[in-house]
Amino acid sequence: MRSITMIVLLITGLVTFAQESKATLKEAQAFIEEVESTLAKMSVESARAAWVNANFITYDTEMLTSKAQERILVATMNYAKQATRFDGLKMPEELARKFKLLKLSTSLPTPSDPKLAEELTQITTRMKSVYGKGRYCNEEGECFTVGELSNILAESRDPAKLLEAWQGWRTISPPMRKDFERYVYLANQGARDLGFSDLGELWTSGYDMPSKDFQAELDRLWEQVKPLYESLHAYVRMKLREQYGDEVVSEKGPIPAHLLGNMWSQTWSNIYPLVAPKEADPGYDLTQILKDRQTDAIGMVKIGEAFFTSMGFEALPETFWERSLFVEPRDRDVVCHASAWCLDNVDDLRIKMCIEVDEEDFGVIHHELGHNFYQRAYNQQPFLFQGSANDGFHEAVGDTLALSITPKYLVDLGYIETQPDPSKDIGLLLNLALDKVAFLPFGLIIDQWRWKVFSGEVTAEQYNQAWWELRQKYQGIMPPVARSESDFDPGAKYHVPANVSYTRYFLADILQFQFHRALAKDSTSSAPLNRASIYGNKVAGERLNTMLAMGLSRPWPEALAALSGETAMDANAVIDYFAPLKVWLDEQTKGQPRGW
Ligand code: X8Z
Ligand code: ZN
Repeated sequence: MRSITMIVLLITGLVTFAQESKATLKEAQAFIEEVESTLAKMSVESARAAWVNANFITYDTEMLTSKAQERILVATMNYAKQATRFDGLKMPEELARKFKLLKLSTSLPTPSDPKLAEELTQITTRMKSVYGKGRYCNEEGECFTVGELSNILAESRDPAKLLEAWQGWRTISPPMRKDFERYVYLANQGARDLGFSDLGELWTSGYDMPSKDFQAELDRLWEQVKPLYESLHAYVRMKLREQYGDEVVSEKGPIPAHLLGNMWSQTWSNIYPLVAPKEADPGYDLTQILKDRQTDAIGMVKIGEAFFTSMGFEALPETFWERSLFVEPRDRDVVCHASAWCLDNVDDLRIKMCIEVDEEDFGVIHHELGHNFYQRAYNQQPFLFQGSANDGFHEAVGDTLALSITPKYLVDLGYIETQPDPSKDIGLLLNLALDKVAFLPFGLIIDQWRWKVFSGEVTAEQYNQAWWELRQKYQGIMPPVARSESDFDPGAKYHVPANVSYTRYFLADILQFQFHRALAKDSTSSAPLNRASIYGNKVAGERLNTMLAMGLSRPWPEALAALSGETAMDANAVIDYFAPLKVWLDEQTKGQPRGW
């Protein structure tokens, strides 16, 4: 009996093997068609669940969204594994690209054991909710949201108050630590099932080049901009010493992280008034203008939309205005961290944002709308090509337009009467550099830290220490009070609990200057880059749209070439833009220490 069973099994095995080995091109095409149609449907379901959860954080919406997430993630994993059946089959380039992208299409690979897959999606949903519901409550029992604490960081000049807000927000994350550790273990297991060494390798494989080459590419880009960052750092440290004294800011050391105007010290323009060049102030303050004109949240979004339509893009659909969240609700918990959505893969576009009337959120609105216009531009692509050329491109579009919020544009809008004279450009450049140049090392370190965590180089006992080592090494900042492993400071930054990779923002910080240089050059060719604007420029709009509509269908260098004629990322675009500022910063800090 036993030997008959063996023979039957053997024959069945041979037949299956023969079928598999004969996988045909036709089957491969049919397989991908099924993958695309199934995943497209599931993505709509999971996006709707996630939208409701992010807008109404409750136990039940958490459970519903985890389930929907689990369904699509498990289906994606199964398809990615089944796809190996077609390994080695010769197929047209477009089809081969779809197979490659299928394997890369999830940033949260689930383990094959269904129980563990369920556990992973519940953990990630919970971490995001903990972040969304996070409040710091002081001794008097008053509680503050991240938005309120961020306002203190932006506006207060009292080191004690700044410290309390900085430290206060970091009380929300230690409870996530255990969940985070388990998430690392489970998601790594999923990544290994797909043939990657860990989740970090999966994330870094999505750039049309081997993971190691991509990491070397990041080092190259960072080396290009590092001298500019160091010049800005030296100048800001010098000015902060004037403001706060030796006791608080040392001459040669890292800058304490609570003094830079932002909860994570990632953008510094909120301290512009402390570092502004007296002789070169542009003479207007966009926050003040918006407030004086009583522009509200929706009014700000309308101005953002009008920038896109001025370039020839179609207006946003009516449903965008009906279904978006623009203002923080008073009566429920929402994820306030800004995001842009396309719920039906066609044109159910929305943003979700707790808008404040200020210059910073005016920029963020353009950023979010960039996502929405990209999503709509590639909606004709097959499902697996519905994405940006690489994730940095998605983050760069809205910011590119925002670089054209020049004095001339503000005159056109009727916000200011006349443009400040070119001698004031140092003030404008410095204000922008405090955001864009200061951001560069921050944009790198979040994933430098996570890649070490995913690979096991940094263990759970070293999470916080390794985090601050990177903060100091790249950003030249330090914690204002001693930290320990009972803290979990990475968890106080949205993208860590939310499992959103972060290198995309570093790339975007560079790409947006490349896009700007390429698009603005034609129109106002004689103007310096910081005065050139693509507002109302339909030729630039056409070129931009060509790139956006390609989605993920071609390797990113081709998309970049469609817009700029260039095929490599080039941080010289940043260096060129800020060249006059670099000269000025180095003059100001002559004889002062550099580095930390
Ligand atoms: O997270 C965002 C956007 C949503 S994709 C608001 N950004 C990064 C951040 O806030 O940390 C935009 C720039 C950096
Ligand atoms: Zn974004």
